[in-house]
Amino acid sequence: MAEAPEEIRPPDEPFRIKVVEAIERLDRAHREEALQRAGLNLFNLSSREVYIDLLTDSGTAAMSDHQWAAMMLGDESYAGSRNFEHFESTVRELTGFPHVIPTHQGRAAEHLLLSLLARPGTIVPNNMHFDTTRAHVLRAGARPVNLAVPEAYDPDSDHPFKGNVDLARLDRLLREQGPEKVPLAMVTITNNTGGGQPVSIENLRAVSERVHAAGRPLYLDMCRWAENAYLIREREPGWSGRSIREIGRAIFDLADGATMSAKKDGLVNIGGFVATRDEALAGRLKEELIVYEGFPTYGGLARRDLEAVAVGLREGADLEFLRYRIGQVRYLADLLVREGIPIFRPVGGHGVYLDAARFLPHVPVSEYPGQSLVVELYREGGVRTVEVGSVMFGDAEPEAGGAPPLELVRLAIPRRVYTGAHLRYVADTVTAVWRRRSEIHGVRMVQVPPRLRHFTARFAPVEPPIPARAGPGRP
Ligand code: PM9
Repeated sequence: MAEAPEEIRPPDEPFRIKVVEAIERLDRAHREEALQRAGLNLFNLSSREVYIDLLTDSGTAAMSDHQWAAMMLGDESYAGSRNFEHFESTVRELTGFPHVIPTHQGRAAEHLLLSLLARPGTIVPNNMHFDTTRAHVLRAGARPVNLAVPEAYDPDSDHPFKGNVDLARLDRLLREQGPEKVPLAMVTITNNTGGGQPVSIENLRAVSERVHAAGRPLYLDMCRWAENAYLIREREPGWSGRSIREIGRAIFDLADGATMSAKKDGLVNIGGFVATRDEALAGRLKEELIVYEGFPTYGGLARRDLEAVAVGLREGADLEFLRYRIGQVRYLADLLVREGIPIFRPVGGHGVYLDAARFLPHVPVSEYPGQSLVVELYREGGVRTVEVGSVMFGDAEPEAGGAPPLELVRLAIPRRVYTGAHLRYVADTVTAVWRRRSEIHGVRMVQVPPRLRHFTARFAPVEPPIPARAGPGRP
């Protein structure tokens, strides 16, 4: 007797639902209209036109009752707010970094840090720069260099830590350029651009030793530090029984500071910070903060937002929450893999990344297979996703990593927002597109912005080649 296929089950939710938000479903004709108006760029859609929004896991989390209650404790004093004290002590306790500077989101933290440390003609290494980090390095006149291990560029490799830094390349860079040309090194945990892949403590320790031996500081991009810690707990020998916060401290002890968008593992809709051990730098960061963001005890946020961050940072490090959160990502991935749909492996922390190059092998890179797939997923089921490939990174200088960008489509899962049934709908949508993949054509970029082009570029369909007409001598 044939064995029944194993059931793929969503993870059990460690919460129940107290407030709901209605979402609309447009029919296919209206979705088509919306696509044309948006210039085939889903950043231009109204959220009313989207059924399931997997554009980003950033700032899209559902806050908990404790976070909403914390918002009511807002002490909106311009200076010396109690909420700042709670926020600061929470970040200090989690990271051990003594100086904590609030910002309205991650890129503001990057702006402050990189405008002070990166100078024209210098180089900033990272495992892989996220797009905003890269933009701030370039804006400071420096060159972003990606040094992820070669496995990071292989969608099929099951390397457990594809976010790791290639130590031989880091050694070479420090030796050939000299430390004076490298004002700081960064490592992004998890590596968002490369599939949400974690970095191991062993690798971080080796990076820290090298960067410090060169007399340079190491800064982490810690947006998804708790997910990274969860994956370390699962995969890295010696860490299996440890708490997320213990693993976090082991990570942060290796670094001099960090930038954070709290919109990810901080479980809030807005907020971020830059933190450092360097007192002199902290003073300069605060001066810049006052010019660009606000007074150092609010940094461009309402004080109630800081209170929500303080609560969210702790909730985001809860093991049961992370088991469910990463379980959701794996549930969606398992449904897709069962259909034979090519995804980037292993499944990372915050989303499933479709391997668009293998999904649409007949669409050349010059016709943006990732963007074409993003458009089809919306057309099919009103699911909004984002391209992480040659649109987002195709204008990167070749030296920014050596390898061409991966051609991925990210299905980012917002935290605590969608149910197992929503994810099943997404899997059905992707499967329907997969089954008609041979009919899908590429797109061309008809409006090309100078930087961060995926946000505002516009596209047009590449017309399918006209089939040869039957005529004399032809069948
Ligand atoms: N990441 C994301 O969707 C939001 C912007 S693109 C739609 O993944 C890293 C690793 C990020 C990141 C944002 C930022 C910037 C820095 N580093 O968006 O400015 O993934 O808070 O953070 C997005 P902010």
